[in-house]
Amino acid sequence: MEILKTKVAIIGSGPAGLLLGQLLYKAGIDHILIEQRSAEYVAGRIRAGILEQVSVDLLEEAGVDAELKVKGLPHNGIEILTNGEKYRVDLTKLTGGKQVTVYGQTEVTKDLMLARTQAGLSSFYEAHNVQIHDFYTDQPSVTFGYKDQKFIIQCDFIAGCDGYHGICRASVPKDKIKTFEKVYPFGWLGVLADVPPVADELIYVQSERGFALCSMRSNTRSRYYLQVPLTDKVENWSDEQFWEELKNRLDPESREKLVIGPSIEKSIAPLRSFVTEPMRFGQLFLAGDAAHIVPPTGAKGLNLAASDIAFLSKALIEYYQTGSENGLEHYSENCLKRVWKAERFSWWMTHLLHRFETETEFEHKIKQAELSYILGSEAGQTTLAENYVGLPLQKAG
Ligand code: FAS
Ligand code: PHB
Repeated sequence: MEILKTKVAIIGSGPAGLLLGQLLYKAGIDHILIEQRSAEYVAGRIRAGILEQVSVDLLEEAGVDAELKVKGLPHNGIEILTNGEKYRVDLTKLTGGKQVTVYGQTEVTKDLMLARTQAGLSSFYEAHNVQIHDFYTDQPSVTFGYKDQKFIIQCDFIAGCDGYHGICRASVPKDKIKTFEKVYPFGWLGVLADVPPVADELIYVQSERGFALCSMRSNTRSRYYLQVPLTDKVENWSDEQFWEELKNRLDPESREKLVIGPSIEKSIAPLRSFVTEPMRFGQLFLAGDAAHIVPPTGAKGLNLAASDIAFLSKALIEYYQTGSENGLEHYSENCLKRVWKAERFSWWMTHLLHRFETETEFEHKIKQAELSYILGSEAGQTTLAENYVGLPLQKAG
């Protein structure tokens, strides 16, 4: 067993782990990143598409925003289509100048992985049997296999950035952790295609046939989603059937403008709300999907991972530069304040825009009235806009 020593062991090479690694590197803090999948697999994952300003600022602070600056698409509004009517929510006007940026998580991951490689940082991809140990002591460690060798990393802290299915949260004793979960009775069938987007801005569709979303990755690459039953399978959907159903959920103008083409990626993602409390367990800190999951309706998943890392990176840098443990002690509290607000917004957008089979007629009418009020009033649109662009990072303590 080869012994490695470092300050921070980062488990997981998704946006959370990579961003933390880059920020620690910029601050001269030694760390090792361990990932179970291959670098190619991680770089090829298709997921989120919308960055809040908090995330854009963090990528700039990490020094990895060169591509984002060139290829990112600033968006000042979104459209909501309901009962055949399109309502534009002017995000920028309603939030005193804020915007979101369309830039795929795939690109964020590639930019961070390239920066990591260029800096010659220590990363183990395709690690196996990763385990974490003694994180309630001041000598935590991580053991794993890599190629035909076994390693142990002796470190000060472990950053659990290993996603919803990772081992870090699973390693916490049951009496030390509380989880909250809501599973939705439907999923999102997503298609990526090299066709121009149907509109300049995103269109969130509430229709009797179910939710749909018209998004994009660039002016030549589009991302579309359809609400489908949880029992549905991606093999049940040919490209033709996908485009046909999307058209059925769109308004006549968008239906006319829609450019269809062969899918380059097609998959079904389940929807859930999930939160872990707390997010710190001794010297183990959970961040991103390892600690919380949101339904993608509010475009918050990737952005919550980034805001966790904003708090965690600052806390670790403060500790190593000044010896203060203040940021580490307030980490959970700082993250969870923002996590729960994003959970609420993501639940609310999902509740408003999706069709629930179990909904009574009265509940459906109330939901229609709520959406009509929200879209018909400046106060209503403002609450949607300020949550969509991302609430400010508020530090406790
Ligand atoms: P990630 O899951 O991205 O990364 C965790 C990493 O840890 C993975 O690379 C995994 O291989 C690795 N890992 C797991 N177990 C390990 C172990 N034992 N040892 C070492 N490594 C291990 N968010 C949005 O905002 N909008 C969207 O449209 C959207 N769509 C999504 C679609 C899908 C199918 C999924 C799954 C998520 C989607 N999300 C979306 C949410 C997504 O973007 C996450 O919020 C984001 O990836 C979170 O990043 P991380 O916390 O880094 O977790
Ligand atoms: C996407 O482009 O993948 C996307 C955009 C907005 C969302 C969810 C997903 O709310």
